[in-house]
Amino acid sequence: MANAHPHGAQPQLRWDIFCRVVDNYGDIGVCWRLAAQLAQRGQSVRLFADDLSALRWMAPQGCPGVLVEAGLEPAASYDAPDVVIDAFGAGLTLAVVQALARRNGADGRAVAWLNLEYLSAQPYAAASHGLASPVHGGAAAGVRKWFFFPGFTPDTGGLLREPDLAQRQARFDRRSWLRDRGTVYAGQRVVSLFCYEPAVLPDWLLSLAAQAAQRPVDVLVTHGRAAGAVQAALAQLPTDWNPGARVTLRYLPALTQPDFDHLLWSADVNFVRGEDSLVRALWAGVPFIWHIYPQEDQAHQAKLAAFLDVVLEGPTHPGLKQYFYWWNGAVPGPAPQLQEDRWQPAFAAARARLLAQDDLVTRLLRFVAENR
Ligand code: TRH
Repeated sequence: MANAHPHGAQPQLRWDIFCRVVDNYGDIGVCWRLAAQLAQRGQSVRLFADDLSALRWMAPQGCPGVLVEAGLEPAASYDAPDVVIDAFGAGLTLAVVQALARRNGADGRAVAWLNLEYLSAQPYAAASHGLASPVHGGAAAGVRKWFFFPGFTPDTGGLLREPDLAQRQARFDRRSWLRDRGTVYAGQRVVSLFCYEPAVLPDWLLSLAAQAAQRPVDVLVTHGRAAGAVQAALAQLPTDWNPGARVTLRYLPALTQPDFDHLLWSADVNFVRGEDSLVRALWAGVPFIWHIYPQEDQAHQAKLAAFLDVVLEGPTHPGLKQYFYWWNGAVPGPAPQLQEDRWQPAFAAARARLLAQDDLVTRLLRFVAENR
């Protein structure tokens, strides 16, 4: 039976999120954010994941209202919730599906089963968002299932954004955050780096060194693959690649998700990757370059082009989109100039457009209320 929400806004429902970690941090990163944001709006959430290791550093503080469970196969006593989210095709086990079917309609309300999909600006996201996914008999017979596509436009599922984000940003002190991480801010260019292994990374470091003749550069390198990629790039460069040591490379430890935001708010330009950090970079409002998750069939290039068309719409500085394509290996040639001051208006406009839309959890709660 659904209880009244303590704050009176939304009925309190029970939610289970199932997350299979393919690789990297995005799957669990998004699922954690979703779980926490639902709980912060009075929902009761269990997060089932096959690999919880990244949560230890991403969210060591946990979140009231979120119960984390190891593995995708719940205990035999599993009691199906009101809403199940199958994140990024994790796949529900037979036992979960059977429990959903048993629970379905038991209190006069249907169980909702949502397939949460990956974020894309491509037209298929809006075209498929909210469509019912047919269940033809079997263990799940009678259970209603839908596709939920995050996205950048009002006709999609939107983007994750916690309600207190603007207040947190307004309170943030860049200098003291950088100082606490060993960087004295004295007007140097601050660049954050979260990427896979861009083939152009050696050229990029050389171009930073060339630009550093005017203004020194601190590169804050995130832990994991980005740090490994920088080490590999350095091994390809001559020892004198960084004249006067005007580029400083600082290797960061793994940051909590709130601290990862602080990193993005501290930089003059951010290099982000995957999907969740892309969204965080948009909210940061600081110019960024995106390293898209590479797919074998090059499908990511169409996804990148759609993102640039939809999110950085309208006329932008000519070097901006070129930089995105260059960083992702889609165009050859020497490193373009980083010109974040000229790029800033495009990011400010994108942020304002996106902030004017409801966030993903608001749309999800509405969708479930309308469809159960
Ligand atoms: O880690 P990612 O490359 O994840 C990717 C994408 O989600 C991709 O779509 C998916 O198919 C693939 O994994 C399997 O990038 P993403 O999505 O930006 O997720 C990173 C998360 O890690 C994000 O929640 C921010 C968080 N993070 C921290 O909290 N602290 C840190 O120090 C760092 C580096 C990241």
